[in-house]
Amino acid sequence: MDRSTEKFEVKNLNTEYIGHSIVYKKITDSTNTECKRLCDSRAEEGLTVVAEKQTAGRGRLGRQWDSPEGTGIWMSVMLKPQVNPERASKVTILAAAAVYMALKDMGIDSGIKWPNDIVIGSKKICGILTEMKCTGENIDYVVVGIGINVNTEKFPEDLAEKATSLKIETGQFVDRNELIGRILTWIEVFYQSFRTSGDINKVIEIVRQGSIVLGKDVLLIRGNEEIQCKVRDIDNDGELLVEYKEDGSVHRVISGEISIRGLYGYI
Ligand code: BT5
Repeated sequence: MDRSTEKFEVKNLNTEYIGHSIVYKKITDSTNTECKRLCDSRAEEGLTVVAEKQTAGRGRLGRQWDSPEGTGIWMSVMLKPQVNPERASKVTILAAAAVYMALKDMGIDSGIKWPNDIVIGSKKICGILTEMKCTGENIDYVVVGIGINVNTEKFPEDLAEKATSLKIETGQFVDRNELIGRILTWIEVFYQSFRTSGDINKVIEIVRQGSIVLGKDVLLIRGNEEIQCKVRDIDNDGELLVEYKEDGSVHRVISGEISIRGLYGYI
């Protein structure tokens, strides 16, 4: 099949509202930024922005997200959960579980690297960035951005060590339209219970099942600080319980500003 004729037409979408309105862009700065612009003009919950290419794709803490044209999924979904703003960060793990399940539906095994990455083997195929706007104790909106390397064949040198794509891993072209539809469908499944009560029990089950960090020795990185520890559990709130190597003490790690890395590489 000639892939240059691939058209944007979401498939396998089975939702009540998520992804019913999709803004499709050939090019944008960042789908998260574009989605936030639309949120500010009172768009409906479930609005989704998809782009073929991002010129200023963003990771966490101001990092860059490489988003070349036509090979990846660069998309953002707008949600308006009626929960305490403190729970908004759970949307990241919710989206990770959705990507993991959508890939499973398509016969692709992946792993969830807490808090916001999906990996295959020892490399990253997907990153998630959740941003929100609040007024006082109320959430105006949460935008969850998902970046997936789908049919990417080659990465820039600085990413080659830690990034991979579905195509590289499976040896096959993967239908982005189908994957988008399946991800949005799983997001809605998990979001239904989260929306008003903040409940993520089902998500946690999936995250425990798919986690690549449970039981592993990892480096916890917070700013310039690096702590060697073992991951003991993912608790019912989706946070990590780790045991410090140094003194055996157990700590609860809240996702926010933390990264984790294997002792000898990315995983
Ligand atoms: C993330 O941040 O992993 C969140 C990435 C979210 C991207 C999506 S795309 C749609 C939406 N619109 C946006 O502007 N963003 C979201 P973090 O954990 O901080 O990881 C960022 C790091 O991943 C970078 O510093 C690179 O080392 C690496 N990286 C950059 N581009 C990559 C890619 N395409 N594949 C794998 N790794 C990448």
